[in-house]
Amino acid sequence: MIVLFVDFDYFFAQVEEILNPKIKGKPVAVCVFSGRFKDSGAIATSNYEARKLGIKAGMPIPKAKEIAPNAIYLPIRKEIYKEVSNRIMDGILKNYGDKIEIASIDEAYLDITQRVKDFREAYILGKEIKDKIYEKEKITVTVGIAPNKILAKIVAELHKPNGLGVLKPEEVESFIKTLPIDEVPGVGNTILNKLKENGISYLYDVTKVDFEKLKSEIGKAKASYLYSLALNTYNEPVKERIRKHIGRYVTMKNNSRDLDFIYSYLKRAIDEAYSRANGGIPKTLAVVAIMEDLDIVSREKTYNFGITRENAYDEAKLLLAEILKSDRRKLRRVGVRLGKIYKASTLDKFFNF
Ligand code: DCP
Ligand code: CA
Ligand code: CA
Repeated sequence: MIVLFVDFDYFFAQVEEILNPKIKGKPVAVCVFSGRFKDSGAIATSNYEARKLGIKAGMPIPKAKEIAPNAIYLPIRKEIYKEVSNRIMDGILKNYGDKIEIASIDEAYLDITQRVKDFREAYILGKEIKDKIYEKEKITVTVGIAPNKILAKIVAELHKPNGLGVLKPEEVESFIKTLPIDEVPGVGNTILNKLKENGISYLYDVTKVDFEKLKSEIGKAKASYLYSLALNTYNEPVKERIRKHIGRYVTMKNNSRDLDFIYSYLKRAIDEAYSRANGGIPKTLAVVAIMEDLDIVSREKTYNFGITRENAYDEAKLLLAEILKSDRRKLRRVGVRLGKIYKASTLDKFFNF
């Protein structure tokens, strides 16, 4: 197996730099203002200039401002980052892997086993992917290539930012022996402390502890996970996964309670959402109404065999009618949310069965 992992560099802050090139080179922090008092909230992420000053993700905003009063503090704009992420995932990365697993807004695993002959070719593909993303979106990313998903992620972590790292199969054994256990994804502080108590400092050390003992201390799932990684038998496949939800909303010309008027907008939202899904078929369909007072009301339905765009029109109209029946307010915006989206081919198999 050859897995190529992509992680976008200082993502939210990098998008802000692209939208406003004047701030590039200066320390920038993206903030989630909670609104409870002035500057309450936390830093979502910061660019590398700000990190050098000590501003890190998760830090309270007032503390960051104390350390770096002259840094640039921007409010988070999640919708915009999602849009950029979608364009990179669907528009670029999807074309490079036999399978793609979108793990988060800025991370994806690609199974490239069939695409390349060996790890040397994988490196060239990695370089090509980096160049393409930069050419199209001006975003720098870090790529990690390894024989399994977790190793690929760790390798990427070690090459941030704007890096490209490869771990070849023949290098894995010694890598595992010198890899500090706290660099393994999924090892939180509680587990880390338990491992340390057992004398484990490096990933390979877990094999020196009795498996039953490890299981009783950190649980079966975590123990098996770490053991398989340490013994290099971990082989979780890249799971084809398009985004979990796709939401599309439109603002109407006037606030309304007229079913057909609202439905004319809803149809547009459905079309846009299905285009976004790129041939994927959702198993859940929700109609979301943003009321005149900005309150949100939604109705969702599950379709075990998935719901196509053609059927979604009528179903969404029924859900909309339910909302109008249950609520007396006028609607200001309306939209749909598609969830549990599967590749059409997966469902085909299911139907033929
Ligand atoms: N994020 C957040 N709050 C956190 C951590 C992260 O809101 N406590 C968001 C902002 C990040 C995005 O998730 O831009 C991706 O997280 P990463 O951990 O990958 O961090 P970055 O992409 O910001 O930086 P790096 O260059 O280290 O990947
Ligand atoms: Ca990440
Ligand atoms: Ca990142």
